[in-house]
Amino acid sequence: MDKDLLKHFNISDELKSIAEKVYNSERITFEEGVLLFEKGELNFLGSLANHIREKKHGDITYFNKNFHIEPTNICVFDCKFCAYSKLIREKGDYDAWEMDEEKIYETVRSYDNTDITEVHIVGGVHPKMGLQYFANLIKNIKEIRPEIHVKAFTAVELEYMCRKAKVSYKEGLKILKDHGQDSLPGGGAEIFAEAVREEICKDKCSSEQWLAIHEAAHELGMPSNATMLYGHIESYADRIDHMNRLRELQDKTGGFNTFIPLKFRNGNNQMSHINEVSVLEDLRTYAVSRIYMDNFPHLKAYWPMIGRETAQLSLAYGVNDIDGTIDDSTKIYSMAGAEEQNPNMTTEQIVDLIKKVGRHPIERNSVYDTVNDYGEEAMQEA
Ligand code: V47
Ligand code: SF4
Repeated sequence: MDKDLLKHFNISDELKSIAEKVYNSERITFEEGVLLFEKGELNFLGSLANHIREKKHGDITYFNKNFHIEPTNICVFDCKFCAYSKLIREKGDYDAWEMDEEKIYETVRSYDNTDITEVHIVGGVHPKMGLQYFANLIKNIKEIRPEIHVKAFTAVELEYMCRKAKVSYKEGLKILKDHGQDSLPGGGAEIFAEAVREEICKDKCSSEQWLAIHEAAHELGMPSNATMLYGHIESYADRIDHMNRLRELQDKTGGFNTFIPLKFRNGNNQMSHINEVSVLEDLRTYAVSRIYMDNFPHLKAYWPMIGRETAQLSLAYGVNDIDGTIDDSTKIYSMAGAEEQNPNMTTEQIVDLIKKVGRHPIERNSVYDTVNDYGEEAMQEA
């Protein structure tokens, strides 16, 4: 259907030539990416993104079973969009927390008789929790649950840990890997364009450092994800610049699994005066991401932040993964005003949500191997 469908769009020659490239599996340029944001109408972008999504994954939509541990929200940094962190001087506030180690192990043990496959550990950058503390923490978690995949620490946390421990990124990551860390989540990337970064999160790791840390992880055989915080003061060119820097690194290392656009939420932070973008803009952003990031295998919509219905819609705009926190264990978004105040979905609910929009649900592990196939055929055979 695809190419023929183009006839139904009343589009300029410039957009038509981008569409031709997509159907011929050719990479689009920076300028073409910006043009898609500026001139691409929602359904046009959706049909191109869906073409790529179906070519890569057919109808398959992945989710996983994980839980989050957020050891603390005390943070030495002060990002303006963050509704979650507390400065060390606010340590006594009712909503500041520092989990003690035993509580963390208790949390891990509480999942003993469940089939979760991943723990996602991120938090504020606490001045007293360093590289050795986290290395031991991971080692002990793995002793409690040896087969669990540990996806831990944003590049922001890692930059601080390595700087304090006076080791290179590679040395620091090697220590964490040797203690059981398996991969890195995609947080802390925000927007790489330096002028915007200076405005919204000037004191934390630079774009260059973020990219260098992920490169070092990939060289050590640790895969990672990449996020992009969009819908605040950045321009369309800034979004494409962000994707471009990631696309270049991916060409070099091949170590990224998933790109995750994160919609800026304006609750309870220093950027509350900025209006949030519309669902339409969310879908356009997913679609352009799928088109531009041709070397990223997966595109994820993080449902606790955008809500279940937008997550369902996103599956027609390039997205093939909806994460899968099935437990109320993350506070990052609820504190910034996200739809899901207590994000949890049972497997049945996730499967149903995916099937309702005609897609094929597959539970994956952290590196996208199939754990359980919930497609109609697989269910009939079972
Ligand atoms: O880097 C903070 C974002 C990120 C707000 O790798 C906000 O699988 C919107 O990276 N509005 C951390 N976003 C979370 C993250 C993540 C989440 C889920 C899965 C994975 C993965 C990674 O949260 C931060 C920042 O970009 N964030 N505040 C806010 N007000
Ligand atoms: Fe700290 Fe992360 Fe919040 Fe920035 S986004 S203030 S680094 S917890």
